[in-house]
Amino acid sequence: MNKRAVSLTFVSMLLLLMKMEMLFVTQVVAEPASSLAVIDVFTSKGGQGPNVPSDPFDFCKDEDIPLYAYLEYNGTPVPDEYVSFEFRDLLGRTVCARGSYTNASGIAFVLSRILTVCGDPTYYFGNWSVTATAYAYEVSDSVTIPITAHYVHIGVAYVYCLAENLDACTEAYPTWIIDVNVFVFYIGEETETFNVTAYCDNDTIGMKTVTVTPFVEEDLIFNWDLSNVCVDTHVIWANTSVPEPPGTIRASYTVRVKILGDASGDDFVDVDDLQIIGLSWQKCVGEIGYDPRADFNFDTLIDVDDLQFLGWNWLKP
Ligand SMILES: [Ca+2]
Ligand SMILES: [Ca+2]
Repeated sequence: MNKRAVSLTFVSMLLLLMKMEMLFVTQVVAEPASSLAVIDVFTSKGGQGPNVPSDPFDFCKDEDIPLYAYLEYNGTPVPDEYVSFEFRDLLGRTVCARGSYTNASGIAFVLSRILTVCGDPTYYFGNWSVTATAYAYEVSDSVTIPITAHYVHIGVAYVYCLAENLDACTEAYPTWIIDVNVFVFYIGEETETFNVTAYCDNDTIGMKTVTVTPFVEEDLIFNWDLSNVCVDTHVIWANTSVPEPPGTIRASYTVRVKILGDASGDDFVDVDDLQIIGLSWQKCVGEIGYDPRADFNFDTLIDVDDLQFLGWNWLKP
């Protein structure tokens, strides 16, 4: 036997030994039946494959979260098998568990939604997860579901009269044009642009487009012309073109619009009002004694023009 023949025989024997060992290993470490089973949980926005995350759902849109779990055994879909879906919050706590049976295609389905159970909206924003388990087959899979933050807190902070150094205004006249200060506070991941509309009851005061940075309060000023506003008490409020989550506290502001001449606010124009004009006579805004209640024509001075308004409505309720 030459050297080459010896070498070939050696290689052949080695290969034979390796084959035998593989056979032996396969026979000794037989796979348990369950490992032939595979489950894959995913949402309508992805997550297919073992432990692959889904695309985000927007909590503020109250979106339903469709959950699917595909179960197969030895490459074949398993029908009529119970699958449990366990929902965990961003702290890893199980918040609910539901289940359903797989259909003919091996897919179990439940429709879920994150319920508002906590007063703090920021609690909901982050990575939630769902684990689907087919206990009979001892298999499970998880999907991460990011819940995105688009939370807006909006309200009317102040209504200003005449000049900024005056106190916030709770009473006004139909001759006035005043400023409505609306604040917008946004909790989100990125800068966002949307519309903010201020209202007097159901009538629009104005609309502005605002670009907000998360966690930075924006203040918007709306000029409010009261010439078409009736004598009554009105609620000033605002909303945004982006959804607000359930439970949002909307701060509003109440302004009473009075008849011209009724400085005292008793719904009657008489000598009491004349007295208020007298005490504030010839005073300008900023001067001691200036009383905005007597400035009926809204020119920052109490004078004969204001007296004229009082005269026109004298003894009127
Ligand atoms: Ca009065
Ligand atoms: Ca005046």
